[in-house]
Amino acid sequence: MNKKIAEIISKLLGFYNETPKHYEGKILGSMTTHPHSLAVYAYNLFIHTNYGDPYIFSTLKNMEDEILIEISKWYGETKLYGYITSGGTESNFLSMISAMMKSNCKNKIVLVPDTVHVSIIKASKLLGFKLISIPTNNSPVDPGVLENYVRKYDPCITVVTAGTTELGLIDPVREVAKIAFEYSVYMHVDAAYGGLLIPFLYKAGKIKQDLKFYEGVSSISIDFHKNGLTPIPSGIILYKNKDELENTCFEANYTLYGKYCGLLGTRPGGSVASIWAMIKYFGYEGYYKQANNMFELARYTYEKLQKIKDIYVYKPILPIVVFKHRKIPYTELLYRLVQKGYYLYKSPSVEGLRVVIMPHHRKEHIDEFVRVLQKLVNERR
Ligand code: 0PR
Repeated sequence: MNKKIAEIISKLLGFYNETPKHYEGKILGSMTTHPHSLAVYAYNLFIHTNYGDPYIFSTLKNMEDEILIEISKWYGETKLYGYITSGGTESNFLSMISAMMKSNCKNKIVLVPDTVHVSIIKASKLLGFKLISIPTNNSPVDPGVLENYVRKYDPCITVVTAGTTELGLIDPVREVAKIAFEYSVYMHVDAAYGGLLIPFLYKAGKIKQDLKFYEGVSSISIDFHKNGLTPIPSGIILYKNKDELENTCFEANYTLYGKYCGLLGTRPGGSVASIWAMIKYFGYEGYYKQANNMFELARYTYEKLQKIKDIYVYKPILPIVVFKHRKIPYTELLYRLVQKGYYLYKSPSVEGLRVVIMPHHRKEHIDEFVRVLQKLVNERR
C-alpha cells in the first residue's frame, strides 16, 4: 500500500479506536444506533448519487416510490406523498414551509406544546414565525387547552409530537387533528422518534394511542436514522396532499430536473437506497418485532432501576426510561456516570436522566449499567 495512505489509515484507526461504539452498550442516552450492514452496503453502493438531482439519478425516484407505497400501507393509507430528508430537523422545517405557503396562513404563528423539539423552535426563528408555547407540565397536551389557544391566536400551524425527546410522551394526535380540521389549521406531527415505534406498539396493544393521518393531519416526519437502522442522515416527511409537498420545492431551471426540493441542494442518494433496503429487509413484521423487543427491554430497565434505593423511575410510554435519585442532583449523577464511560442524556424538565433503549441494546448492557449505578449511589452515601 502507498505509504501516505497507510499512514493516514493508521491515524484514522487511532481515532476510530477512541470513538465509543454502540455495541459496547455504554451509549445509553442517544437516539442513534449502529446501522445495519445491508443498509451500509446500500448506502455505499449509491455513494456517487445525488438525490437532489432525480433526473440523472432517476433510479432513486423509483426507490422513493416503493418506499412511499410501503410506508403508506403501514399508516393505513393507499397513497402518501413524501420526500427523503436529512432527518427530523429538515422534515420539521419543511412542514413549516408547507404551512407558510398556504393561502390561509394569515398569522405567521406556530402553536406548540412546550415539549416540542428544538428543531421547531429553530425553524420558527429562521422562518420568521412567532412561537406560542402551551405549558403542559410534562404531560401530553390537553386538546381542550390547545383549542382555546387556537381560538385566541388563530395560528397558521400547530405541531404536536408523537414521541417527545425528553420523556417519550405522545400528544393526542387524533383529538388535535379534529381541532386542526375544524379551524383549518395546518397540523404537523413530529414523529421523528416515535414514527417507527407507535404504529407497531399500538398494534401489539402496548400503547393506547395510534399514529395515523387522521382527518386534519397534513404531514408527519419519521426518522430512519433513529430506529430504522439506516446510516445518518435519513428521515422522511410524509404528506397527505401532493401540493403541500410541492410547496417545499423551488425552481432551479438550469438543472435537468428544473427544481430543488427540501432544504439541501446536493443530498445523499445513499439515504434513499438504505431506507429502501431496510424497508425491503425488515418490512412491517421486522420493525414490529424490533419495536416490541425495545419496549420489553425498556420495561426491564424500569423494573431493575426501581430496585435501587432512592431511585425514582418514570414508567416508560415508549422505550425511554427517565429516572432520578431522591438525594443526588441529576447533573452530579450524570457527571459520575460519564466518568465511568456512560453516555446518558438529561431530562431537565423533570431533573432526571434519560436512557433511550435503541435496537443495539441488550439485557446484559442494562444489567451492567444498573450494577455501576448501584455502586455509584452506594459510594456517595
Ligand atoms: N424531533 C424529535 C422528537 C427528536 O427527538 C429529534 C432529535 C428531532 C426532531 C430532530 O431530528 P434530527 O436530529 O434527525 O434532525 N432527537 C435527538 C435529540 O435531540 C437527536 C439526537 C440523537 C441528539 C443522538 C444527540 C444524539 O447523540 O436528542
